[in-house]
Amino acid sequence: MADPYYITTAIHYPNGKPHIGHAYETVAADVIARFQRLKGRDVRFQTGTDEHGLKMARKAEEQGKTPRELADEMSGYFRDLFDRLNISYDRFIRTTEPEHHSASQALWRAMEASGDLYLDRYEGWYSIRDEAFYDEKELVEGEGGEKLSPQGTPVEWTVEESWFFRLSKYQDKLLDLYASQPDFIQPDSRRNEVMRFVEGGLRDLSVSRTSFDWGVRVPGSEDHVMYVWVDALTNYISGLGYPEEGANWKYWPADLHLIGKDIIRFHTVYWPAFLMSAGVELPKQVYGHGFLLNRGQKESKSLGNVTDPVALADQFGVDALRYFLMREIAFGQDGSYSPEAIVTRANAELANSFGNLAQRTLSMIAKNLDGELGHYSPEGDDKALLTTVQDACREAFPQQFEKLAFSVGIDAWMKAVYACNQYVDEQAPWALKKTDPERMRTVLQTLFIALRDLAIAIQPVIPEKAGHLLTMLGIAEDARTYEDMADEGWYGALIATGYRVEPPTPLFPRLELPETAE
Ligand code: ME8
Repeated sequence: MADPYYITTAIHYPNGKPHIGHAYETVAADVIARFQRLKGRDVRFQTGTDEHGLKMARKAEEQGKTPRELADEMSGYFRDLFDRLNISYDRFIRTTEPEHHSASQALWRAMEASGDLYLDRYEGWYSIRDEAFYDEKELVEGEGGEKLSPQGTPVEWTVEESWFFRLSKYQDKLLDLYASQPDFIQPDSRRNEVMRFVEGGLRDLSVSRTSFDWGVRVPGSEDHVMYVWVDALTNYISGLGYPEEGANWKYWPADLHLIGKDIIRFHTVYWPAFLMSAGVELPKQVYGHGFLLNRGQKESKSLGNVTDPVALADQFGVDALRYFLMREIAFGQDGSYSPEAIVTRANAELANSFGNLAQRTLSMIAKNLDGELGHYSPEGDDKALLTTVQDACREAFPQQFEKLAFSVGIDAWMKAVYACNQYVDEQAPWALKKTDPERMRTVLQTLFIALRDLAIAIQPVIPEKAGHLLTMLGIAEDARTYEDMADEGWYGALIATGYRVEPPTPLFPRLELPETAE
């Protein structure tokens, strides 16, 4: 039985249409899911929408809808975007599903049974945009002297009866967790930030609300709904069937919760404390990625720079967009995008380098060799090229991807592509056609063999294009895993089937900047 691997994204607030940050996080998670599948893991990948809370209730009210109507409408846009981006999720969860409600109530009861919940009165600051409570000492002053959350969002003074979770009880246990499992919070900078916060002291957390009713009912306290983050975090286990330990429970504990840096505290302080209280195992890792900016700026309605990720996919192609996101930005840090940057990267690396290599190689085999590969007898230069390609595709690339250092892994892969193009230029197979046709055959065969490794390795990032190339190379769909790369007999087997290389269809058209781009 393959080893289970469970990866989740944050669940997104469907109070509006998805933005590029949502696309970025979910593409990254998809790349990881596909990478682990190619390594042979039994992967489960969950994403979805976080549909309760005051933010949703207020937005629906503004639009004259019920929160349910708003959630139904907007959640559809998220699912459509993820389908468009070729996101291979196994489960798209919506927190309004009845099973999610009962799972959240089961977790609540488990925390109650541990003596960790008590009724009291909440008085303090709340930010609806962040759906977060803040201490007075955390607040900052806005330009007009008004109080703002540390994220710069408005806060409201809130007084109401509330259930509290004994978070303070878990301070030492959490510090022990961070010390004994340094990988629990990644990257290290985020880990340090969380440790400082917890060392500063934890206050009990208000975990229910009575001033509105859009949420999961608190069991036994019908006028309370759960604080939205309590039910939101529960999605990671409700999506596996919690509290039943059914067929999907083998995926817990999660290998990776992939989230953005702004919600690291909820995932690395509240979530493990809830789980410890309820007696559920803790996830293995929480990774807080950086933010994606539009030409260095946060997207906002007031700046008028909000970009629809579906439009970017339509304009540049899904794989070019995916490639750009994983290649351009050092994962973990903030990064910037612009149409120019996408076009430059995609043209230089995908169209002119990788695409051109595939196009030249396959066209010459189709034309000059009449599509026939023939028996392979490499020489020194050919073996050296294959060693370079294999080292990149079988060692450097997967090692870096395992560490989520995507841009470093892709860089190693791209260097192998460059090495192939340099080899083509040096060997000049078009000139050999007249002078030494047998040598020409060996050169083209070498490139054909190299292309297989290059295409197999890069599948997580550009699944559609890599898959198309593998089909053109005659590689069966069940022979495309990382383990398959080590099969040295494949080339001979391909010849034995009488496989003929057809004239290729171009993989990556050169992109142009749209005229409307600033
Ligand atoms: O926070 N760049 O939902 P959300 C990169 N519902 N990532 C970004 C981003 C940007 N510009 N903007 C947002 C929520 N994100 C909660 C999560 S999980 C139990 C509940 C990331 O729709 C953000 O960091 O505001 C988060 O990981 C995800 O998008 C969803 O954000």
